[in-house]
Amino acid sequence: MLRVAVIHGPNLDLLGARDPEHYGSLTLDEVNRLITAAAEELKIEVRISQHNHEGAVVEAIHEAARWAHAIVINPAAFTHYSVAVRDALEASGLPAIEVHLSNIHAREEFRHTSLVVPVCKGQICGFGWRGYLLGLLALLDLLEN
Ligand code: CA2
Repeated sequence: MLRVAVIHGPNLDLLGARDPEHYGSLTLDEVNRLITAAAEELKIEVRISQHNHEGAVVEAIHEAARWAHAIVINPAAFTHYSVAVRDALEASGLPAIEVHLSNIHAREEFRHTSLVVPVCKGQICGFGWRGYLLGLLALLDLLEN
C-alpha cells in the first residue's frame, strides 16, 4: 500500500475563516476529511499534519522520510522563501508534489517563485482542495505504473 505524508504549511489552519476567493470556503478539517476519503478509495495510507513553524515543517518532512513513500505538501508562505523546507524535501529522497489552493502564478509577483518546485516532481495550483487529490493521483501514477 502506498504511504503518503500530506503536509500543510503555516496559516492553513485558518482555512474557511476568511479569504474564500483565494482559498475556498472549506475548513482545514473538511479538506482533510476529503483527502482521507479519497485516499481510502485509492487504497493509499495518508497521515496529514499542519504546522505553523518552519522547523516543524522540516521535522514533518524528516518524519515522512522514516515511513512514507511520498509527500504531498502545501508549504504555504514557506514556498516562496524557505531554503530549509527545500533542503529537507531534497534530503528526504522522497518524490514530492507541491500543491497550492490558489493559482500562485496569477497572484502577486512574490508568489510566482517557488524554492521547492525544483526538488518536487511537479506543482499543482489553482484547483482549490481538489489539488490534494490530484497530487495523490499523480503519485499513484508515478509510483505504481
Ligand atoms: O494557495 C495556496 O495554497 C498558498 O500556499 C496559501 C498560502 C500562500 O502564502 C501561498 O502563496 C499560496 C497562504 C495560506 C494562508 O491561508 C489562509 C486561509 C484563510 C485565511 C487566511 C489565510
